[in-house]
Amino acid sequence: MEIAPGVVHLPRCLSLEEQRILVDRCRALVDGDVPAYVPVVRGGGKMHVRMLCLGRHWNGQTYTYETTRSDFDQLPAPPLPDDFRTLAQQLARAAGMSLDPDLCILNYYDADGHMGLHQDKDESERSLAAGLPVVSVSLGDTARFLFGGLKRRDPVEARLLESGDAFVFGGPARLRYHGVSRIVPGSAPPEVGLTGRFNLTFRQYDV
Ligand SMILES: O=C(O)CCC(=O)C(=O)O
Repeated sequence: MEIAPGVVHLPRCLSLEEQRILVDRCRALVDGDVPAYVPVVRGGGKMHVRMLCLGRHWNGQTYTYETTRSDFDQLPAPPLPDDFRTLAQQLARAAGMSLDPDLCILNYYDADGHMGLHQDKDESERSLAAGLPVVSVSLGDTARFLFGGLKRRDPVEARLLESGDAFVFGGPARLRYHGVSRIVPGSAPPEVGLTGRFNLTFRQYDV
């Protein structure tokens, strides 16, 4: 479903079984040897998610990507699993776009989790200029997702992202502001076995 140029929402494109398997993988990753953590961003504010970057680490102090978590514990970013990469490629294709991701930001939201309006603009200039999309996959509790324009003050549309949904934005929409105002606690399908929400955003650092 194209909702605007370069913006495609694919509701429930993952089966419950696919969601359950992905949730188990995400849970093992965020509680693994290189665990998810709460980033402190420039200015000293704590984010309201637990974050784990795969493939490349996003440094919340410098807003750049790096191989080790120099803003936190110096551990190397775990690799992006091949099947995650394949899934994102397929979802981009289903949305009529093309992506060969080399990184994923995996966020866990508890009932109080949220994320302020921001642009995803820390990938390379070439990747942004090419409009290579961000592929977002939602699992677990529903999120009230905010999607704005290219300027922070542009009007913002609220859209519910449910478990198993993909949301893809690229081309002219690649730098549109977005965020999550709140989570709907207890809304996850029981079959996926998750309290809270995982969100995976796949990106391609360079062309
Ligand atoms: O959780 C979401 O749906 C959005 C996540 C996001 O905006 C990000 O990781 O940059």
